[in-house]
Amino acid sequence: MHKLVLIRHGQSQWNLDNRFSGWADVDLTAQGMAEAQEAGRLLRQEGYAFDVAHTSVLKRAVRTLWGVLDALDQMWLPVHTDWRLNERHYGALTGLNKAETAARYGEDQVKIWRRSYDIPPPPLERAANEALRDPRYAGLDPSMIPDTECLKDTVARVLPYWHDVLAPAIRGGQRVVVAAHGNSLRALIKYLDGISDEAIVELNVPNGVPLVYEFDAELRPLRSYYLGDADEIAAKMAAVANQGKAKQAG
Ligand code: DG2
Repeated sequence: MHKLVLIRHGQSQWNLDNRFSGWADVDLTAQGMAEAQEAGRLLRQEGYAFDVAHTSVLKRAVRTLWGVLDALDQMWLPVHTDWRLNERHYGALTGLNKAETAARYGEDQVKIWRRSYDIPPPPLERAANEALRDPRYAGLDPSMIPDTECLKDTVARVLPYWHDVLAPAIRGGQRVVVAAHGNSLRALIKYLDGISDEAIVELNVPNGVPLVYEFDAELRPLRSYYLGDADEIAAKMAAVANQGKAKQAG
């Protein structure tokens, strides 16, 4: 049986501050680092070990992977970083406080921007897009660098990484761990579980909790489950959903 472990990074500084992050390269908080270590400890306790690791080019995911591998005593593992695993680009919302944005534009509008499948947030002005000048994206054709993304756009750039890189590795017998982001993981989960455009709106991924997929030989998911305390995980998911509520402002 083939397995895959996905993990959203631990709490970032902008998760704590309740700001839209997207492609901004925000670091983990002390709690986020502890969550990464705890995820690795849990994996180790359950007998997990990996052959290869993948993450985005954003430090909150990279550092989470380091914490997981540290706790597993597998820091020697080959690590592949790729922009395709980045968080969805949050466009002109990047850096804004989510609750203040809800107070200004309404919670319904913020939910559309955060969770709708095909409605992107307002775009950044092209000239203000720092990614165009960032050396980590220098190998990319500028037309590939988004000014905003909805989940559909994120799916369109995550899935080639699944089909070209992750799926062949898993099919070839490698034990793969992926540290990524709330929405790049929602994109992958949507595809793997065949979730509809409507139902994906209610899916929230908790920070720092390993999500295990078990596949048949054709990489069809047999089952998937989070490792850890079910009540804690449910509370973390609810906290993510509630970040778009106006009442949190101030
Ligand atoms: C969060 C997700 O991304 O935000 O970009 O603000 O996973 O990198 O912390 P992450 C962001 P929501 O879509 O849940 O608001």
